[in-house]
Amino acid sequence: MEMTDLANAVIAGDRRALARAITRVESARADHRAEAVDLVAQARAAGRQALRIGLSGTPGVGKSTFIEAFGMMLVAQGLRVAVLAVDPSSARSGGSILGDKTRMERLSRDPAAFIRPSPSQAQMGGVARRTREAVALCEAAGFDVVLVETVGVGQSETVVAEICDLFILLLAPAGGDELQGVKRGIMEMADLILVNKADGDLKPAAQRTRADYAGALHLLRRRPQDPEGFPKALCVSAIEDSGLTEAWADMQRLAGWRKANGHWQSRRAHQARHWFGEEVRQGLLSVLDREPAKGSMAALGARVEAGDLSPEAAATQMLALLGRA
Ligand SMILES: Nc1nc2c(ncn2[C@@H]2O[C@H](COP(=O)(O)OP(=O)(O)O)[C@@H](O)[C@H]2O)c(=O)[nH]1
Ligand SMILES: [Mg+2]
Repeated sequence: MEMTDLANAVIAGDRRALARAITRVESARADHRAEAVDLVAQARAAGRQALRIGLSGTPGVGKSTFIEAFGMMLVAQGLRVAVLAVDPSSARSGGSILGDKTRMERLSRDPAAFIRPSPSQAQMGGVARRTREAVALCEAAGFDVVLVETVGVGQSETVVAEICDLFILLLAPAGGDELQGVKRGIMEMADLILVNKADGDLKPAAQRTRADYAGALHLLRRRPQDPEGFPKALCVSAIEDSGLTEAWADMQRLAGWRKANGHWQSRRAHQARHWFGEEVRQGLLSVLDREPAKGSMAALGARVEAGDLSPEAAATQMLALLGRA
């Protein structure tokens, strides 16, 4: 199928075409890469925008259960929802969402929803590109909300925050009054903290945890992209469907304010610039893995190891070679 036909089918909302298009952007083949760039450019030209929501949380906090409940709520409101996963560990676990499909049974069968598990490629640079392009394809396919799920393992949250309009941190009720070792950098990225499992015996602990995080958020430096009262912490229960409409109302309020005040557009513009730089960096690094640079690296590396050349002198020679290449 020609890329133009595939792009048109994606834009027409054909889910099988969307799945095929995402497979194309995930491909590592050089000829597929050129086609993928073309495909994504045609998809972006449709000019559609979804609300992109990043959702992060450690395994077991209830991300899959939350996405099922939250996604079903959005679908019931007539919205179309796409779910993508970023999981750098999926090479080992075999895909995060796939193993969780049972927890998203209703959503995965709903015609207004599209769920795509992580590809089994571990390299972070590749994951970032694939997710970014998959988001663009979902937008072109007319989805209103694109949820990007990631496990909280450090680097992946930053990638997701650089792709999404809103970044949500999902937490479970803490045992004591300790903040659950959430890194400051992650807290600073959060637009909304949702303390899940606020039901049954866990409810009081969830409320305490929410209050602790609300206090911690208050201590952070005020960000220009936030209206009064944001970022905020809320309690939700994915199994009891409670707090979900409130959380959605807050997401819409925040997104609406940012749109009205230019922050939405400038965030996307900054993100585009960021990814341009990253693509160039990745491209430069990949030069080292190909001939002739690969051979020169090996030869100079051997001389450094043998004590013939200092690391610095060898690096200078290598960089000079690259400059000439
Ligand atoms: N009590 C309670 N348990 C929940 C809730 N949401 C998820 N769980 C449970 O927490 C466990 C992990 O959920 P899962 O969605 O797989 O978490 P994930 O690893 O973050 O995707 C499962 O046993 C769920 O049933 C909730 O709102 N309340
Ligand atoms: Mg899960």
